[in-house]
Amino acid sequence: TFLKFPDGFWWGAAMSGPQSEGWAGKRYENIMDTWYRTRREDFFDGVGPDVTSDFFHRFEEDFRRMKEAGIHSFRTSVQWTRLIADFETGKPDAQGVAFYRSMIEAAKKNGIELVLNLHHFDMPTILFERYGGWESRHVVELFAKFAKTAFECFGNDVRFWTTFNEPMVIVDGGYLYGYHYPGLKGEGRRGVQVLYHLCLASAMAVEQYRKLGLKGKIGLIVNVTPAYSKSNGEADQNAARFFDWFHWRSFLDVSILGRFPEELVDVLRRDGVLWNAKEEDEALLMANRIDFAGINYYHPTRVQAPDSITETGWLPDRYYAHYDWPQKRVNASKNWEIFPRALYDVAMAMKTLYPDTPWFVSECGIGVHDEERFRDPEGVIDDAYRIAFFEEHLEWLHQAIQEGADCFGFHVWAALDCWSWNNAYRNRYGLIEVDLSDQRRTMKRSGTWYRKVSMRNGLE
Ligand code: BGP
Repeated sequence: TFLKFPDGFWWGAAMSGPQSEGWAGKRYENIMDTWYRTRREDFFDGVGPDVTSDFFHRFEEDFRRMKEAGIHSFRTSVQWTRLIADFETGKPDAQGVAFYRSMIEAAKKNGIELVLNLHHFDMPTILFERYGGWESRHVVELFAKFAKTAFECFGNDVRFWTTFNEPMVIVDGGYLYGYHYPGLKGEGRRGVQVLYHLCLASAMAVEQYRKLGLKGKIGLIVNVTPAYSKSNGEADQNAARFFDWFHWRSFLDVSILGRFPEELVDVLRRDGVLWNAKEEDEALLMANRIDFAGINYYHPTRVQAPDSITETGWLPDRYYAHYDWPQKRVNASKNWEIFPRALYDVAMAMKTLYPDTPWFVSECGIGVHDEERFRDPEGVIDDAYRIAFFEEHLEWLHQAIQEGADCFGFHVWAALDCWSWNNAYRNRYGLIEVDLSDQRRTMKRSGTWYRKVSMRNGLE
């Protein structure tokens, strides 16, 4: 049977500025650049954020190719370090403005609806060094100035905006588990303060957007790795519940309902790691809620009750332990579990928890090493695994929509192969291949497949 998606459903893809533009033009250093500079030996193929996929020069061609792949909605980010000339005042840089203007125009020319995101892990390094990054309330205010400038420059031309991509990764990677700049571990108190400031920064950006009286919509993109408990026993279920509260419901509750989950706040207070807030924040968070949410879904989390607390600093996993589900399928390149059904479960959770808020899948995809292995005699990457991956996820998403989930689109990660602060170009995600030796683009089989899905607004 043919699975038809709702009329007007967005078939699209995502990327981000720092992962695709390169350093051409003018921009300040951000923490991804710094991370790469200081951790280069951990990267596999030596391609840095300076090169990436050269979207800065090639966006015209790239939009044409995206159109060929059926992409009619595309998310990228405006880089704080490119748009802004003076972080303290939020004054824009003329070259930055000119670049984004021509990029926006090129998207329009190809009939592609842009979603512009403001923060994709790319804090200006100088704000980190001077003020301590997201730990500082002053930086939160500077972010609101950047947001205001972005809306003033492009708010009439771009109808969809998001404040942050995956804010939890900043907390988790930077302060709790050390896999992203500044690479700290077990700094729970500081991580929780950062979490709070990210929520506040998002709300302040929403406030700026509304103040300008713009006609579009503004949202937030959250990575959801839903927790499944090992058993139905109470202890295991509590573990899963805590995981979800901390890792994604924190952000969604506060930006959609205007307040944090009470149970989470109680636990953080009891553990002595609750954030510092100002009295006026409560009203600000309540007043500046988002219009829509973006959900990035890649894989689930399997948890059980923890045995005992062994950590030195505060970590959320004092309330859950990871567990290896014996039936799991994995993507060997990334060691991430493949579990398409979770997309249905997430969709139904969105319907129950936030019935009035429309949302879309803002990232979903599979990163694979050495796709050269799959090049066919015609020279095209025959990524049947990627097509199968999307088909399975879309089947579950379709089911959820049938059952009333208010999901208005699907964005693949990524439109083109692009750079990652984790693995450079080792894992390829694109529907369109990028040859790093000469930046040549070639459609993969998945791109041709996606075009068909998009044209028919559904799949078999
Ligand atoms: C998400 C990010 C993207 C992208 C993707 C793939 O978390 O929003 O920026 O990088 O994951 O992850 P990776 O490139 O590390 O395999």
